[in-house]
Amino acid sequence: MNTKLATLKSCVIALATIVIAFSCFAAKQSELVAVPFTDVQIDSEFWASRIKMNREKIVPHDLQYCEARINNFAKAGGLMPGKFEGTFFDDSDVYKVIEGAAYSLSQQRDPELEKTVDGVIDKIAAAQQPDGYLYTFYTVNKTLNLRWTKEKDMHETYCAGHLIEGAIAYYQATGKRKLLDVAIRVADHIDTVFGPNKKHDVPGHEEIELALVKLWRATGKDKYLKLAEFFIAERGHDCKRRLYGEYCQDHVPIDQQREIQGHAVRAMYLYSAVADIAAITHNPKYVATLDAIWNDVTQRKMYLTGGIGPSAKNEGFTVAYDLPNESAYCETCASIGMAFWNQRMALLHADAKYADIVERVWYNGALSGVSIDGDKFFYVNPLESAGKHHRQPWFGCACCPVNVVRFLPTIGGYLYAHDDNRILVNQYAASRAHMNIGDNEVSLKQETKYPWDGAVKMTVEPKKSSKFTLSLRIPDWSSDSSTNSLYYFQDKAQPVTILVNGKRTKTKVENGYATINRKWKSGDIVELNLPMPIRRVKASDKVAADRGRIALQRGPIVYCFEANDNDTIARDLTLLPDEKFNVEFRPSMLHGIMMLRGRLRAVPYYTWDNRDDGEMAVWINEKK
Ligand code: FUB
Ligand code: ZN
Repeated sequence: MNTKLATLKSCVIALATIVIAFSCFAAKQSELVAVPFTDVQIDSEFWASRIKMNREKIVPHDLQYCEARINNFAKAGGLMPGKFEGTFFDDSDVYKVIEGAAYSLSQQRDPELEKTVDGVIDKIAAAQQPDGYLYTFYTVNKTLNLRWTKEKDMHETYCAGHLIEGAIAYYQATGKRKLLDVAIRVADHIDTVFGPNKKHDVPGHEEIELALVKLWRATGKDKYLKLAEFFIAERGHDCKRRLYGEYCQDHVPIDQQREIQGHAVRAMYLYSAVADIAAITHNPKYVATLDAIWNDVTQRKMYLTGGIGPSAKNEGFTVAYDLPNESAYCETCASIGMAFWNQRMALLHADAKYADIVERVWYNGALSGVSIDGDKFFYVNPLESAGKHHRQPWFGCACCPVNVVRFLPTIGGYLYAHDDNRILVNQYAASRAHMNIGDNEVSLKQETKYPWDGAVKMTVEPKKSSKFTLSLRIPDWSSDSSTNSLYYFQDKAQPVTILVNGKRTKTKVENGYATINRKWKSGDIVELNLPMPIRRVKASDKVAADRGRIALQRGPIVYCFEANDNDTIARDLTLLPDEKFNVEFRPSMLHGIMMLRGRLRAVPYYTWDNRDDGEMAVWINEKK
């Protein structure tokens, strides 16, 4: 086929994809919605202390380290002289801190913090060009002639996406629209540049797609959803442009993608947006892609900690089962992205296996990204170390600290989802939540010492007695019927029990949820008991790095062995077949942990590198 004909064919296919998607768009929206974190009060000591730490330490810490980045806006707006400082996509860090600060403010107003953020917003607004364009790297460097010419590398849309997310969050938290208006002008400007009859290009680093869906939800304006859909449908079509390749998930069209490839954070942000669009349009081709990609990641390319992207070379994926431990890249942002994506998949499919992944990421691969004091961050999260990996207060490329700051305060939003006749309990954490089920108002109170103890008591309080289903996720670690073929337990699970108002109740487990359908009245109590024995984890034999090795997990927490607690080099430790451990809660150790003590000692993986330097290993030798 000659080049012109091939290009024309590609354009027609890309356009057809958008038309298919939008003919479904009118059908109906996703019915299952998450209860927003603003309607969930976290009582869990484990999470409440971290949300407080985020508000009191990480937000000011990140803001302080963003000073030069904030100055770039002032310079672009003519408010101060000087050269551009830092990296070309540094604007995004400022937007992400604003987003994190906004989520904190929506839980607890703080006039001082608001004043600081308002000052930053004034500088951002000053940097905006008359036509809406906003990207300080080109403005300060006086190279605005280059705008929109190097989308593969230059992160203009990436920064715009983070601006949009930050602006919506700040507006929702404070009611102040200045940043939202800036973001809308940026989005409107981008909409004049890209589209079916305009410039055909895709973001080199996905992010704006999911942000545009949020903007659509916030404003009700379809053009933002259409632009998001355009960017997604355009990917992989060499229509009037050269493809950017696998690194950017731009090698084949989305509906033909079946394997996860390339840069891990890019992939997570992209598939989050695809899941958003699929939930809105019910486009079966997108759902098929998402399902295939999800299987590929979780069954072949994910670490036990939920970390993804083994390679530093592309900050991303290699081949199936290539999961080296010491050189594992596992960027903190990629783990957080995994939570973003799996949360959306959970809403799309109402299947507990996605919330299982969210949980795995929360307590392991994402939480390890921040020190227990909230003052240092990991960029890479290996599962084994000779003692040279350490968290740092900041990075030249600081995407991870500013992803942590916007992730921690939203934990409450992952707990519950509902539609008109059911409530899904996706995560366990002491909390109180409010939601509308049909025309009824329902409050739920969850009491538990999770993640250290699997006893969960839920008090159901509907305003008026009514019939609906309460679906409780039965976590993958508490059963033997896990859908994950990459990791399995050597031992047998202990039985999970459920009592309703004190009576043992047999429930059906559907899609990983134990479902209780009844007429609920205020004060009904459900007690779920998820036994938490220490479990011995094996990886599929196809994972060469873990062959002959074993790891320990208790509840959702993956453990590791640190030199601080053991005499031998961590990876050389050997676990005996009948190795015995005592489980001890140590309130003053590492801010309160359940320690595993025996001949060997293990601590939660997320706490490693918070004491003296030394080796660490998750997978140790298995003595047969
Ligand atoms: O390129 C922006 C961010 O910087 C990526 O998401 C991270 O992987 C880091 O490369
Ligand atoms: Zn990062």
